[in-house]
Amino acid sequence: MKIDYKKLKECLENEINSSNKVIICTHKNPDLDAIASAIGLYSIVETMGKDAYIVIDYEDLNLDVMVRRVLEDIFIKFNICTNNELPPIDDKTLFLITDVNGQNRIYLSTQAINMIKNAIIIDHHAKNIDCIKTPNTFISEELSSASEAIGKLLYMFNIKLKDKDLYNYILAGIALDTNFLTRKVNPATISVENYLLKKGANLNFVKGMFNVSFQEDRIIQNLVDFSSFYSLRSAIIMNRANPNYNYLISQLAQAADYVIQFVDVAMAMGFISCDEVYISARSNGLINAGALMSKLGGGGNIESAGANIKTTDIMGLYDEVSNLFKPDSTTCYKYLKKP
Ligand SMILES: [Mn+2]
Repeated sequence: MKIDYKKLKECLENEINSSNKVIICTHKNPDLDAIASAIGLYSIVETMGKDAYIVIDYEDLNLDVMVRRVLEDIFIKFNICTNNELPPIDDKTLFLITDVNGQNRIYLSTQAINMIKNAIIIDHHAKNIDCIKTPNTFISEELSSASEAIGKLLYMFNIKLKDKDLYNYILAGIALDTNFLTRKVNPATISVENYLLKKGANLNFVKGMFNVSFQEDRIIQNLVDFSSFYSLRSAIIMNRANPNYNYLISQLAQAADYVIQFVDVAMAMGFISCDEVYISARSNGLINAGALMSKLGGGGNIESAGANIKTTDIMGLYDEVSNLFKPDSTTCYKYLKKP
């Protein structure tokens, strides 16, 4: 189902106007879509004359390098706080939750979550069973990214952002979740892109934001070199020479994003801590990556999904995943997307 933007705009106007302050939260380990959509929401709240706060664990050294660059830029222009620096929460505090909906994935302490009285959720991930309880949920899996929804709202509210780079960040949020405007792009995505470009965003600048350092690029491409190709044009990408190497989720995602150009489904896996393996799955739309990852306890949508698995036995997990794709296995056909 599509997002009802008229309803969303009304809901934001009513809830922001009757609030005393607005706390904007997104998922743990935020990516560009998370932070860019939070920046857009902040600007809407600020224009309506209310105090806004973005909750981000900015002290976390494992933060994605692109997110860190954006944070450095916006830190003095926005109220950014960690869980420990939250302003007092009362019955008139509004929470805007973007790019996430499950209590476990949100970067907010349990204590704070329990104090939520008013919340609006804007998200493009499937609704979790532990979704924050609020009547105001605007969740659509058809949406490319949270940033697309926020870009549309900026247009509807006629908001002027503080500087041109902020439009670039919103476009970068969309670019991240669409593998640079190719995956899950629909006419509505292009309208938002068009609006952002008119406001001064620049695709070349956005592309530059994704140019990671040479070392970072080597880490991703070295991982890509380990791609094993299976039936049904699938690939599993794992560093078999050094399986214990710890990756960032964003590095696994970028490896899968690279390999998906050549196959129907690509899965990059690696340790993200000493006893946690992450699998980042990408599909060209022929295979349901979300269904595939839910088989391993994860989730996502048809084209983009992931699973977080508590294990120290990555080789065992590799076998389990590759068994789904053995030439004599028909298991993977179950995940073919039904027309
Ligand atoms: Mn997102």
